[in-house]
Amino acid sequence: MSRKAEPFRIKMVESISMISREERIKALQEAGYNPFSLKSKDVYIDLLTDSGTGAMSDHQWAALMLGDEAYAGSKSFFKIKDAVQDIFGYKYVLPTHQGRGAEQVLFPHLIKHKGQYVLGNMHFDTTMAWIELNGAIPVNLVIDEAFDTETPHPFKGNFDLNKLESFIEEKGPENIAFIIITVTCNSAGGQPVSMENVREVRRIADKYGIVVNFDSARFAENAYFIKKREAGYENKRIKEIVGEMYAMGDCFTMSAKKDAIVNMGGLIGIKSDRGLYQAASSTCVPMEGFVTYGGLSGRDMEALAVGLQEGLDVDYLESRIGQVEYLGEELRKRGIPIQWPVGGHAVFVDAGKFLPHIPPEQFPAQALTNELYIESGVRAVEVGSLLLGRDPETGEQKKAGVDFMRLTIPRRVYTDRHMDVVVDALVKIWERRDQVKGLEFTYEPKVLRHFLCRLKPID
Ligand code: PLI
Repeated sequence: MSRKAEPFRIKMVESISMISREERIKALQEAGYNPFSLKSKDVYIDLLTDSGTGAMSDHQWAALMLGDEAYAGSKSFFKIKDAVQDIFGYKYVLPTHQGRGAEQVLFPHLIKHKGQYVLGNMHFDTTMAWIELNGAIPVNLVIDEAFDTETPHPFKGNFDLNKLESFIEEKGPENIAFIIITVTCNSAGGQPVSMENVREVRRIADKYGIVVNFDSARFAENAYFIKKREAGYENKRIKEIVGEMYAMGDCFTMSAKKDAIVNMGGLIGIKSDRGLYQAASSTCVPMEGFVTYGGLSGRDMEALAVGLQEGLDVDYLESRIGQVEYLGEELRKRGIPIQWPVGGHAVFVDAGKFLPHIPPEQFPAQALTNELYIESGVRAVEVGSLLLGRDPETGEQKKAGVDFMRLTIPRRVYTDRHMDVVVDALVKIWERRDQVKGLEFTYEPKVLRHFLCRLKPID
């Protein structure tokens, strides 16, 4: 595959180094076999997340100096507002400290009563938590192909439209709080949603009078996939594609720590519903801060306003997604089972296939993540049974469609040589995979357990 070189050069560097294998074994033991509890100084290449880990550009760093720290009416806020209107065409904007802040402020106003359903292609974990904390029930309705890692499909993040409509018919539209389209669909492998699918979801939502919210962390990467894979979009600009997508939504929540390439920040966008904006504003003030800063400093807002536009640059997106594809292809060449085609922000390794001797309740993807750290100092993250947790009613372990280990690539941070280190390490583990052991809890928190739990290998 021939790829263009990165459309940037490096102006500042941060040293990283690898501690010894014995030190890594000890560090992991002390972390309770949970990489979230590792100290970052003990990590060589950090592929835990692409959230807030990107490298800001010189334009973003320069913009920091312009931050207007006024408590109310900051000039920096109006730059965000202009950028949101320009890109998404939405009238109302509330900044928040990050994506989950946006969810916490907006969701209570979309959920009308306890027991309502929130329908998504596949909800992210904090999104699921905020739905549940507001008394509603999250439901995932992604197409079955999302769980079949070997069969190619250009848009594995799509809604199963039959399932969506049948669910609404069965439960009654009055019991549906709203629909969330997560772009790209993180939990299914950073997989995109097609424009056609968005259009159909909108049609169904209109038929039953249901609000559509975009979970927008990776909105630009989704638009890039539409440009590359959907007929009729090859000659459109990324911004035009984003505009067309968002014309079909009513509101959005966004973690700006991904495609807007800032280290902290989030947004709520509301297309035109003044009542919803006023209600959300009243919640924003006590929870996140006044409506023109919402938990962000003026300088954060400056960097965010620049990052929203920079994230749309097609050369940058080609290089960024090209690097994810490079890692995926190198792994596939060596027989490592991954979600195929790769998504926008990460390569998802199918740990159930990699370690078939470890059952889901012993967390194969967590076991593989730990092994990767010991082998190479690379930190990945589990997206599978451990993350999914238990049914709140029955206490039973929920079934993950696939137990994934996510190799998440920060934006503009690592080179392809770093990717090669990951490939070499996984190949070594692949050769001795039958020796990797499953895990059991020594401490299991009730909510979002994967962040803080402690585990030990089963002998
Ligand atoms: O981490 P936040 O609070 O800025 O955003 C929450 C969030 C919402 N939706 C989606 C699709 C996400 O991916 C997301 C956060 N993702 C993280 C932290 C990740 O590692 O993927």
